[in-house]
Amino acid sequence: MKFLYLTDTHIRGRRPWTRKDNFAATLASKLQEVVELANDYGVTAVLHGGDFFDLPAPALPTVGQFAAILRQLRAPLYVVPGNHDIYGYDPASLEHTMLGFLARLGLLHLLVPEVKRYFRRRNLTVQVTGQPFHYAIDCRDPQKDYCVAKTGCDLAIHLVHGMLVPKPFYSGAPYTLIEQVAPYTQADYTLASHAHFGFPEVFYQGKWFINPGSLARLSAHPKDIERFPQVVLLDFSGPVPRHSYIRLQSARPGHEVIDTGAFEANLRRQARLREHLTRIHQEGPVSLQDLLDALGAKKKVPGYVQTEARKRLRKAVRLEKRLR
Ligand SMILES: [Mn+2]
Repeated sequence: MKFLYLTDTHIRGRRPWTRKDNFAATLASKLQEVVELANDYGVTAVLHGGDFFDLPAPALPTVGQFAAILRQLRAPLYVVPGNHDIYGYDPASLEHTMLGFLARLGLLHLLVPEVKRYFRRRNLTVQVTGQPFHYAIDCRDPQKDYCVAKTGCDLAIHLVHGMLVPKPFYSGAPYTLIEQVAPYTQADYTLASHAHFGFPEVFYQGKWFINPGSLARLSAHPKDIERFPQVVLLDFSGPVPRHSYIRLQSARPGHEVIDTGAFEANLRRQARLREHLTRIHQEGPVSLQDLLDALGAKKKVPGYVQTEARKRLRKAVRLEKRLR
């Protein structure tokens, strides 16, 4: 039994501002290669770590282009929804998204908490589960999202679309450390995503923690320019489980596809933004409610939209307080 793992494809039609190639064409050739690898290795299933699409509802011609490639897969495709696949960080929005639509068509299967998928070959049973991204991930008890129990299986694979990292992460964004999870999960393989640069694999008491990095390089960060997109082959056909990384042949060197000047431009933009925010805060504390009201008045937003926006803001503030 074999599985192929890939993640963060961020399928989109338009070229990101950090890229200088035809992004969709490059991505299409990468996915074509993934399909051929999966078919050549005769994998049992292809597993996708999420951010399948870059937007919850990408343009139909883009969806058609990539659906035609994925239809050539002989094995089923399982996808755990990422933050880019859903609306408002809410997995309940899946039925309104393109990923949900493709699942309804049967082109792929969604890995959601209610689903435990079992694969059986001869005397080996493998359990596959997935935890989609949601607004409280990496803020609430990490065991709820990252830890699974093995039930009636020999091996367990758990996919999570969250910020699982081997060491503290200084961007201000929430994250979960592997050490917070490793002693408590029973999964033999925790397949991580979301952190696009990936991380060197971690082995803890017989359990693997793996993130090969995103298939799409979007950031123009030097790390993205240096690294190569890769997939992971999990091979359970021998006496012991093994895995290997496969670098995609179709991926071009970072400096050929990424606009290297974009990183510096982005740093300058962030510095200007910080300066601007400091100036605002010097004038006294800003209430989000006041900001919303001022914006509503300035842009002449209809009253009912403003009322709804205030309602949602109050809800978000309540939720944030609860998570702290
Ligand atoms: Mn992503």
